[in-house]
Amino acid sequence: MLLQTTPNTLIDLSRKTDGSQDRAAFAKDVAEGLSQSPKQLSSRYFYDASGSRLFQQIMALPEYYLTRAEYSLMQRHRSAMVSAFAADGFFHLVDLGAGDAMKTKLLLQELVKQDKPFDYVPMDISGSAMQELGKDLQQEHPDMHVRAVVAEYITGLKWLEQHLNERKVVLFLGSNIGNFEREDGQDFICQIRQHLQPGDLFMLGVDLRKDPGIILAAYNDASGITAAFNMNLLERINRELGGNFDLNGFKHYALYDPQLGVMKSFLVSQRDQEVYLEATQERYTFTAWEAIHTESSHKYTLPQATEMGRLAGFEFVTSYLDEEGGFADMLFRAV
Ligand code: AVI
Repeated sequence: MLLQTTPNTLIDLSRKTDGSQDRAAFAKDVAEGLSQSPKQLSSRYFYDASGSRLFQQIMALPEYYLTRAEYSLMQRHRSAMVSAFAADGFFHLVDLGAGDAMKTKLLLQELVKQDKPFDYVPMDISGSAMQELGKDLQQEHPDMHVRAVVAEYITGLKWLEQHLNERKVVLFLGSNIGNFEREDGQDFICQIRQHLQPGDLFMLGVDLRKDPGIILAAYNDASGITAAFNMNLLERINRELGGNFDLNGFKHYALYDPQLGVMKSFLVSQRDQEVYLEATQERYTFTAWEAIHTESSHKYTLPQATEMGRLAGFEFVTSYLDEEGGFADMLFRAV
């Protein structure tokens, strides 16, 4: 559905329902996750309105180095990035999970400065984020052609299909790939590749392996914002599914496994307890110190990330690093 006309367009490909389908899917996932052993809940449910606000706060935390590192590497390399993107003329700059596009805006400014022919296609599940971004860019760059797409990742990729023969540069920034389990991440990159043509470019933001203490602190900050972000999942279940989680009965726990390169977050039950969900009319029991796994954030080495691209049908072009060498935006070309 087209909600607005040029110069900026907003294309809404999200499932339009009265919300009951979304709630039913949420209830089903929660019921499954809390019934299995070990228990788990998907991190995709973190991002309701308050979860998204908390994530904005996380990105500004002194311990959460990821956003700053990627921003600074963009500042450092934006001129080289733009020259690589625009080497073969007009292209669609597709930004998967764009959000407020804080980092991509650096690239947009550079593209405008270098007077390169492109249009910008931010994609995000949040309709309000896409509307805001559209308005923002309209003010900052009135001549820029922006087509914001409201969609989940996979549906968003369908937009690419409709433009198969036009040049594309796809961005998947912010270490979002880290929240996929290894195989699922590989699979997602393969899906991106399937929607591109040889010569199209793909840039992947990867948080690199580093001192485990630095990584752990980023997900276990002193001010407790990450703990609140994690706990919000239980609050959301209470709000939306009629749950009766006692928030004082659970605590945030984060640990980093330096061999697997994965940061894991849990919500740990501090006593034996039972939780009831109106949406499923079921009770779920927790023994003392039983944990719910809520998120994985995978960290990669440069060779591992290069291999993921290669296995998906890309050739490695280059990697742009921040000054400390802790974060990389890796550029690949579809072959
Ligand atoms: C969105 N994603 C890349 C974040 C991460 O670092 O895994 C989400 C997050 N979870 C806790 N802090 C930040």
